[in-house]
Amino acid sequence: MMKMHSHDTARAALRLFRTLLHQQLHSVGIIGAPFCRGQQRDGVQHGPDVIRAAGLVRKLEDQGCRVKDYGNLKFEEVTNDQPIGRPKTPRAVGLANKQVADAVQKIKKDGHTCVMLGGDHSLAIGSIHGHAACRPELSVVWVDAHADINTPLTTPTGNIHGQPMSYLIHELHDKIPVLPNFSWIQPCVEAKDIVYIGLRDVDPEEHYILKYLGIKTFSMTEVDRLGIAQVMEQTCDHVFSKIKKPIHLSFDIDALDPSLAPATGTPVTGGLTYREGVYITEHLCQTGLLSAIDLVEVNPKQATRDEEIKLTASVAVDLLLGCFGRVREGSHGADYKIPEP
Ligand SMILES: [Mn+2]
Repeated sequence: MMKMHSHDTARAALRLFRTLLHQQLHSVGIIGAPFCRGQQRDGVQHGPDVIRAAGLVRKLEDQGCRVKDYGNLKFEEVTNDQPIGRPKTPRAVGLANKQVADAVQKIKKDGHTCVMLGGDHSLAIGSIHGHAACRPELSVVWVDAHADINTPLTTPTGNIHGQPMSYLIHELHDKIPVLPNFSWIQPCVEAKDIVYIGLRDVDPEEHYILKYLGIKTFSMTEVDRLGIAQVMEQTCDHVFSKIKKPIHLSFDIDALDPSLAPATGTPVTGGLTYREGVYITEHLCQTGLLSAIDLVEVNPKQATRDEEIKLTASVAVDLLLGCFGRVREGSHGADYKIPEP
């Protein structure tokens, strides 16, 4: 019996060694950010729990990831949060994003690839800021129907989830007025290190900013013209022009077509297909440089039926699985052998 045991242990160790040798072992740190004050629609604060309920942690573990779920952040209610000019609820947004930045920074220091579950897209301010504190050379791949690059002075709605990029880009720093609870935010990304994919609802002011800064964009027109494989090849050519940089993927679920992701606050028809969305994540995973990911704007209260919530959440999970090694051709353990009779 003793012999059997040590033999089994040795085999298990060998199997683990081979797994480590042949497969990239992903270490994932998840933080939930149940926050909705960057926009006006209630419900997006339930995004993290809805995505977890679709089996995110178990499915990541099933494909060989080590997962640490850091739980949900708790955000204080902010009273008397009057607009400052156009931006609405700036104090709550500034405060929540500081917490997100600190949490993401901790997860990066702990050695994980960070997954931030939103919440609305204003949370990218904190997520990218916290990531950049550890990896200042990062590049950003922003997958979204919208550019979210309005400044506090150009925003037509005042919703800060339409503005996060403007606070983060060096070249826009002198266009950003002082807002309460925003003083900790320093620009941390250069325009040349940003790529947009999936755009199809861009305000005129945003369009000007994108052109003025020369930011690389693949609108749905380019996705149609080039195909998603070429889009991803050009995306990586652009962000890795000189050195290999860690990638921050900020994925707004509304980049996908509303038929796939109906449970979201600002759906826009004509979006990415399931296959295009998953291809983006597979391609970025294969670079080995994905360092932090946002999955935002899943809003169960925007669904009209329960099935719409389930569909949106399961698509969100599939995108995250793609970020961590799931490939559609399937896979097998390095020591698998066909059983012999
Ligand atoms: Mn967005």
